[in-house]
Amino acid sequence: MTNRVKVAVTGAAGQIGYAILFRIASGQMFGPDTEVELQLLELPQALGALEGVKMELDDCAFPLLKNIVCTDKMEVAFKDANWILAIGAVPRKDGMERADLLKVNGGIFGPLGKAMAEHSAPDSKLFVVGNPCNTNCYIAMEASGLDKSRFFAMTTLDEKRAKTQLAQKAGVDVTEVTNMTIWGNHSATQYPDFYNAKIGGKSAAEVIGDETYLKDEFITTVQKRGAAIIKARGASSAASAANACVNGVYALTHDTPAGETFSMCLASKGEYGVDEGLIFSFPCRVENGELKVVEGQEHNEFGQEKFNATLEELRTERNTVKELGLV
Ligand code: NAX
Repeated sequence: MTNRVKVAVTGAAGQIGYAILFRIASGQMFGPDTEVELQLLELPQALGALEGVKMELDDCAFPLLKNIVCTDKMEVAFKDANWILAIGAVPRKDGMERADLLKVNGGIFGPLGKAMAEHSAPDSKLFVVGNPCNTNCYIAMEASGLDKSRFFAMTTLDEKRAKTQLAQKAGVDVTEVTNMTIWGNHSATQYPDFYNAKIGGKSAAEVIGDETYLKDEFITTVQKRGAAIIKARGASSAASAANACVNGVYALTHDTPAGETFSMCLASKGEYGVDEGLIFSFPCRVENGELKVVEGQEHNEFGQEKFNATLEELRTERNTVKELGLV
């Protein structure tokens, strides 16, 4: 029997949308045996551009792509969807306070969570890319009333950025770097954990042997990579963000290779002392189709300090959205 998934994509005519749809349609997200239907959501003013994207998708004649819907209505886009990729969001603009950013995105992600509960498939899952992605995901989860295990936000791009930085510093192939966990929030407080990351099976910190570089330049490079790309390209990361989203959903839907882990923001069940229900990035594995947080990783004083800082930021964001009445 052939599998088929309905994938709703919000912000589908944006930069990341343009880079991701062709890869989903070619089978890279769900594998070569799964047919896909795309249900694309945009703001009314972007429907014209979205129609152009649809024409290009048609012109690829992808064997696995069975249907494309373009709409500005959530209930149409989410109808029976198995996956909702929430890419559309309102980015922070100059002079905007964090609370304003959360408020304006709360206006998107609250209704999104409700529409997911009402219209999507009973097994549907939400994967949030649009920033601030952890808290947007939290707002949608709370608004939906659905089981918390169905909600994810993306630190996959940060994980991949960190892997490449370590590989280049150590002078090894990027495939040698494993267990690269981003802890916490997809923000400037994220902690890319070079102590628990491995190069050729050994601690990356030991292999690189330069903790001053790792604690300072490495972490800052990963945290500020998005800004560096904007400076160089004049536009924010798009193809790499789309690639991360493809890989992130793939990781959630396929068993993880032995000994490896991947980073994913999901609702804490109290692991590592993180408040239950916070959308926090942890080391994860999928075994026999079941997703779990890998427990038992240890932090030294430096790591624990970084961990606490990103946890504190997420607690503050949660408290702010509660105070604003967004959840
Ligand atoms: P674009 O501005 O190119 O595209 C966003 C699209 O979303 C636009 O076409 C807009 O019309 C649409 N949109 C806005 N509000 C919508 C709504 N309520 N319903 C449906 N569509 C809506 O941004 P793009 O470069 O594609 O980035 C999208 C989001 O990804 C941004 O929030 C950005 O901050 C975030 N990112 C997250 C990353 C991560 O690692 N989690 C990395 C890349 C990226 O910066």
